[in-house]
Amino acid sequence: MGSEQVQHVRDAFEALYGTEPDGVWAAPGRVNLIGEHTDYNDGFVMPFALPHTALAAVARRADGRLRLHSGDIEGGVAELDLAALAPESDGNWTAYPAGVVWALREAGHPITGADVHLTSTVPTGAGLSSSAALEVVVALALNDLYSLGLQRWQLARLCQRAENVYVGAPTGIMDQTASACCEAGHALFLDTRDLSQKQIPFDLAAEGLRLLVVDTQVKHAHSGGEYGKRRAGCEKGAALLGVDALRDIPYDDLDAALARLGDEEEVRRLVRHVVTEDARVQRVVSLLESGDTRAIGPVLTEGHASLRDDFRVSCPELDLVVDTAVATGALGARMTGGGFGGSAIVLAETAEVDTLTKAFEVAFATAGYTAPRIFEAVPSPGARRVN
Ligand code: GAF
Repeated sequence: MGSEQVQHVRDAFEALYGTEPDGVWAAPGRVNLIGEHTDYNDGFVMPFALPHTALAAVARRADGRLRLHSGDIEGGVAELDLAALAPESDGNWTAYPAGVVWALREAGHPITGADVHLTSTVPTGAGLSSSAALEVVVALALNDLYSLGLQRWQLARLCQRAENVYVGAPTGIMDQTASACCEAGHALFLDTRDLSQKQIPFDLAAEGLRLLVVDTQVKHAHSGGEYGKRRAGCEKGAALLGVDALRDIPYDDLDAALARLGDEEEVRRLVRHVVTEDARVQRVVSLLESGDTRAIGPVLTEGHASLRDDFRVSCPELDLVVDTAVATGALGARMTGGGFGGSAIVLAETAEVDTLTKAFEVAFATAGYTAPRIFEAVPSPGARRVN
């Protein structure tokens, strides 16, 4: 985090509110390496933090008012009354920070108000957790300013509640935990059932490798029905199979479980994805732990096929990235995040990056698609106070 950026956010706060902020906090977006649509099935995920972050300059207030401003979106300062915050009452970006304040107060934490100025470099609608970054940066700031003493995983849970109940998007816990808990140079192996964590060293550059993010620029939306339908289908599968969550179906019992689903073809496909995806996360963890980083490539590509064919959350642009990557010699590629647009990740030898970048540009131009945004993802720090 450059000191210039931090100063810029402080200056903007002062210009808006006429006083200095009490501090500045940062929270990153994420890429998910493997483990997609497993988090609301109590399964495994493996995200890492991006260098792209949300920044918040924040000051306490004592009068029950919440003032919110974004440096990225037109519209001035939103002024809210804490006592009037209500779930699903706000369809704007302000629902994310306001939802966090609502969730904290609902959990009994004595928040009496705040002035907030936010800005973010996390691309929006790109499957890179721009909303979780906004939630976590505000949660961390209030945790510090009000000396709440909450741990990172507790902040993540409150942010998820803000998103599920206040915003009204039925997401899992991965994105908020990634933003709150990731560490530089590591991927986070997270068990979403109990939030137990293991930081797995993930220094690709040292091995002559790169991980590219290819943002297709196709916008996705989580509160839209498709994500919720997948989640409901998974819950139906768990109920039909008599387990609390699909995570409870062991990989070795998958065929028997699928057979028990009878003519529920749609549910069968969802179950197959979730159970095989949990197994893929565990394979990737053991490959990384044994130093065999290149061997994770085919596991990523296999994960994409499962999301495309069984879970059905890909789109032609994401498939084009993956097909082009594999045809051009990448080690592996997959969509990342919720899908229906957004970004794909591509694991490649450093020497292949230029060739791959050109291949994506040509493939998109030939297909008549908007040019993708391509950048390298370096595992970066999680949320923190920066001033
Ligand atoms: C989105 C959700 F917010 C996450 O909780 C997760 O379900 C992901 O889609 C799919 O793995 O990012």
